[in-house]
Amino acid sequence: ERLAEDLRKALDRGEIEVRFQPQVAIATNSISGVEALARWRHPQFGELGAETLFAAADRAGLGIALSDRVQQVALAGAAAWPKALSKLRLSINITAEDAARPGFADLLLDRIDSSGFPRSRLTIEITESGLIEDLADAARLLSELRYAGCRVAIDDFGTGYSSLAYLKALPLDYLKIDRQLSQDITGSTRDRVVVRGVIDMARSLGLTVIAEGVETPEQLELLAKEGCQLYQGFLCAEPLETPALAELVARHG
Ligand code: G
Ligand code: G
Ligand code: NA
Ligand code: MN
Repeated sequence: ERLAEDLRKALDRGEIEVRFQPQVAIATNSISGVEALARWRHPQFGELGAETLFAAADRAGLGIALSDRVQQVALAGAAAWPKALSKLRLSINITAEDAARPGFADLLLDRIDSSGFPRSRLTIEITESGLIEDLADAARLLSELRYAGCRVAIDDFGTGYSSLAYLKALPLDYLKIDRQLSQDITGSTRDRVVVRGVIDMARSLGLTVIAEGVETPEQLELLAKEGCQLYQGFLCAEPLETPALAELVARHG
């Protein structure tokens, strides 16, 4: 298949890039961190996002290779940030497939340390892509990462695979409300009650709640009222390259 073949070459040539999307503390309207998101400028198909990339990678048996590369590029990029960004947290993604690899905690910690980016400013997001088959193994991995000084987030909560079983079993610092759920909050009372329940449950467990995919002031206002502490979404910014991020942080605070 064409895309999978091209992706193999792109990996060989080091063409996989990341963009950084701001995460905003709602109470102060300040940018406290960013999530690194994979991008590839395909010569014909244009800019491809993580979803398309990982789907192609999985078909080509390159899921782990792509995930490894994106983590490396994200860490190297953030380690080279200008001083004005030196207070920001960085979130990187790991997949269920990563979590199932024996020795992955040590591998990832080595990767982090050799990048020079401090563990204390790093959050590891475990994404929906793929079912976590062994929750006890995943829990052990996340514990090791937290013990080593990183924080841990469950991504895409409320749709896909991220479920109550994950919330019960995994040691976590952050819960990220899936974009669909964030956006539905302005729809019906019913949608709002569901989001309220998720936020209450997360906060009762001591987690910090991040809403993803926030696009309008109305969505933000309702999420804030329900107790959501951080947001990510086009209302603040799309995923950005470092120079644009630095400019935004200078303007926005
Ligand atoms: O960037 P885009 O909107 O296409 O991202 C789609 C999905 O891919 C998101 O759910 C995101 O969490 C996931 N994703 C983004 N970057 C990475 C990555 O580096 N590794 C993995 N495994 N998933 C990622
Ligand atoms: O949930 P996940 O991590 O898969 O989502 C990240 C993807 O969503 C990124 O590819 C990013 O470009 C996209 N994204 C980020 N903010 C918004 C937003 O406010 N609205 C929409 N529709 N997509 C967004
Ligand atoms: Na994510
Ligand atoms: Mn997500």
